[in-house]
Parts: sequence; C-alpha cells; structure tokens
Amino acid sequence: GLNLDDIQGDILVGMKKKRELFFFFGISDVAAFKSKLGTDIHDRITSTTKLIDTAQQPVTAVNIAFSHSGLTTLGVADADQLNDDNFNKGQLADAAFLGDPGTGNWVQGFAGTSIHGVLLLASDTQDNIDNELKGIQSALGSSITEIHRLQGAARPGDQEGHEHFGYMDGISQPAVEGFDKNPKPGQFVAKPGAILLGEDGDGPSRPTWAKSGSFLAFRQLKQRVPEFNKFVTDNALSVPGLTQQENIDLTGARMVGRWKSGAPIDLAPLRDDPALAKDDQRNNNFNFAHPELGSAFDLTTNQTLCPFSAHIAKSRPRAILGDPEISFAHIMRAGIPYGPEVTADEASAQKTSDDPSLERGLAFVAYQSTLSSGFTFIQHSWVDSVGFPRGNVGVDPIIGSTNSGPPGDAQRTITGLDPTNFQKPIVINEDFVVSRGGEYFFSPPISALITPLSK
Ligand code: N7H
Repeated sequence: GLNLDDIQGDILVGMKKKRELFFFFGISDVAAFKSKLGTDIHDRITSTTKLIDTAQQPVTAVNIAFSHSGLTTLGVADADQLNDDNFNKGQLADAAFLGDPGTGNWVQGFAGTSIHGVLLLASDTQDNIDNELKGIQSALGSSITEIHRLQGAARPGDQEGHEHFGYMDGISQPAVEGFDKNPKPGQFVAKPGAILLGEDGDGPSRPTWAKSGSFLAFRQLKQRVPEFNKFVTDNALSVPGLTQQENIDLTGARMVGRWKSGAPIDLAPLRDDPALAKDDQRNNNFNFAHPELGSAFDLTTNQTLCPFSAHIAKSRPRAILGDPEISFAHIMRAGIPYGPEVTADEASAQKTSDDPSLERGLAFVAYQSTLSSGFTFIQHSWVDSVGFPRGNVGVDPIIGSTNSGPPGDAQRTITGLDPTNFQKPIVINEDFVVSRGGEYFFSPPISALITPLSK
C-alpha cells in the first residue's frame, strides 16, 4: 500500500481550505537552509495521514516543493534522474509549447530560473497562514529570499468552491487505486503510479528517495471575468424555447461542459439542474456516449448534448476517444482562486479588469508522475490542438492558446457550441484566461527532506 505518512497531503486529497498561500522562494544560503529543512521545516510538513484525519489536522497545513534549479542548488546529485524532461528544463523553456504568446505577460519571478521552491500554506483564516509563514521565515532566516507570492482564497458566500467565471470547480478528479476505496460513478480509477513516482503504473526509472513524490505543475492563470461575461451575452445562442438569460447561461455552459452549479450538460443539456449538481453519485456519471438513445445519437458527430470543444471534453475526452476511456493523461487538480471579486466599476465597464490591482484568476496546481503525460500533454496536445478531440473544433474556448494570441488568431474559431448547428463557427477575439506563467516543481516524499535534500 501507499505510505500515507510520507506523501505530502496536497497531492492525493488537496488541502481544500478557504485560504492558501503560494510562497515562491530562492535559496541564498544553502548550508543554513539545509540545516533547517531536515529539522524545523520537515516537522511542519503535513502528510496525507494528517490531512485526512480531522483529529490530527494542523491549524495550517504546510507542503513544500522544489524546482529543478532548486534541487541542483541543494546539490542533489541525481536530480536529473528524476527523469522528467519538462521538469529538468523548467517551465520557462516550455512557454511557447504551452501556447503562451511569449513571456510578456509572465510574472517577473517566473520568467527566470531563480525560483528554487514553493511553500504551500493552507488554513481557514488569513491570520493562521500569516502566523505559520512568520514561524517558517524566522526558522529559515536569511537563507531564503522571497521571489513571488500568490494569495489564494475561496470566493465568498454561495460562490465558495466556484472559480471566478462562476463555475463549480473540483468535481471531477481521478480516484487512485488502493487509496480511494469507493470510487464514485464516472470517476476514472488511475494507477497510483499515474500520480506518484515509483508506484505501480509509473514507467520511467526514478531514484529510490523520490518514491511517492509527485510533479507539481503550477500556473498563475489570470481570468478576465467581465470580458467573459460580455462575450457570452454578446454571443448568446438562440435556442428556441429558452429565455434570453437561459440562452446566455447555456452559451457559457457549453464552453465549459458544465453549468455554473456543476451539473454536466451531457446529462442536463438545456437547463441547469442544481439537484444533479449536488449529487456526487450522478454529477460525474457520464462519458458523452448515450447507448440508451440508440441510433438516434452518434457520438462521433452529435454535439447536441456536449460540444467536442467544451473545456471538460478537451481536457478529459472520456468515451469520445473510445470506450473504455484511455488511461493516459489524468491529473490531480488542487488549485484555488486568487484575487478580488468583480467590482461595481468593472461590472458597469467604468474600469477594465486588466488593472493590475484587480487581477484575479486561478492558482492552478496539477499533480502527476510525468508532466508530458499530465499537464503539459493536456495543455499542448488536447486543449490547444484545433483537431482535438474530433473534427476541426478549434482550441479550448476557456483556456486554449496558440502562441500568437488573439485577435486575428484563426485557431479561435470554435465549432460545436451551437446545439442547433454544430458547424456554425463562433469566433473568440480575445483571451478570457491569460497565462502569467508558472513553474514545475517536485513535491518530494517527506522523508526525502532529510535524505538527500538536507544532506
Ligand atoms: Fe479546468 N472553468 O471554470 O472553466 N475546469 N479550468 N483546467 N479542468 C474544470 O470537473 C477552468 C485548466 C481540467 O474530468 C471544470 O472539477 C478554468 C487547466 C481537467 O471531466 C471547470 C481554468 C487544465 C478537468 C474548469 C482551468 C485544466 C477540468 C469543471 C483556468 C489543464 C476535469 C469542474 C483559469 C491543462 C475534466 C470539475 C473531467 C475541469 C474551469 C484551467 C484541466 C469549471 C477557469 C490549465 C482535467
């Protein structure tokens, strides 16, 4: 079985708190850092065991992960033998591959190789996080330098759990064989080695000390919310029998593949169904195929229920690629929104949401054992690929990007969105999600913080 005492808590279950701080740092005094890493820091790291047991859960959960340049700085001799090309090169080298139009929009700290590590601190109050960070900083003293910080926060009130466009997030995650004893209907059951290095199902050879660690792909994804809202209003579908507002909501739901409530459009194609959204036995139990409809529904052509271009079909095509679905490319997502709510000035178009003080988005986190069969693969070969999963559907209307960026980007011609005419192209002339860059990290087993990382 998995050693849950050694696996950092965020990987398999997610910290799932109202607040989460991502603190990106450089190591300026290697010897001093190492002496604290194996002792004070090691003792603060929250394991999976501690995170899932409410009696053992700390006030503030803490995880830590290192970039390739961080491991090298620490003198880890076999860092390259972690055997992941994307990780070894770092995310900056992948900017074009991931579809970013250069690095002009990147946060300065990500546009270099100076980020050695990231601390993830999660709790239900900001005070708890601030206190924990103070404790860590006083232990580490001047051995680290802050490079960037991103403060994540669940959205307020009934929007808790929803990302900034308003859609419920965190519904569909793979179950891990042997760990999740009761997979939910529709959940993909992944081998532990799809997420954890050195476990059953992981292919490449890995150093022994890295067993049950995981690669953490981090992306700071800015969301232009008023622009998204304006787009779905201006491009509202005109499905007969629906009100104007219902058509607006349907347009957004078909771009995502779920209603704001979380109900999948594959099961609720015309109107939201909040009861379906809340029912975890049903809200993920679909694979886009509908054998019950017989010859009336051909999965290879019919997009009346869910467009091939919908975000959830681009990122997990389920039976669109064949039944049973392929075991490749399943990631564990553990992100959290960041930034303020839309202000009255933005909503009334008095102010642009590109004002830096109003930046909001998703602090995106994905765990996998191999980046090129996880995040980088999904982003490059599926999300950004105009021919995926079928036909010439265009890029993902939510997060798709193809280097040049809009306007005038032909790849932004999306089909399938109109259920009354699948061929009808809808042109998206702007980004709703802008990459502010990120980095690839390795989230080591907790034991590795002692050997080899602090030796
Ligand atoms: Fe996505 N969104 O609000 O539109 N995502 N995502 N994502 N995403 C999902 O099932 C969103 C991003 C995946 O198993 C939902 O949990 C936004 C990246 C995958 O059915 C919603 C951003 C990548 C799934 C969103 C963003 C992915 C998924 C439905 C950026 C990988 C599961 C809720 C700001 C490259 C698919 C849910 C499945 C679901 C949104 C980013 C991947 C609502 C706003 C970068 C694999």
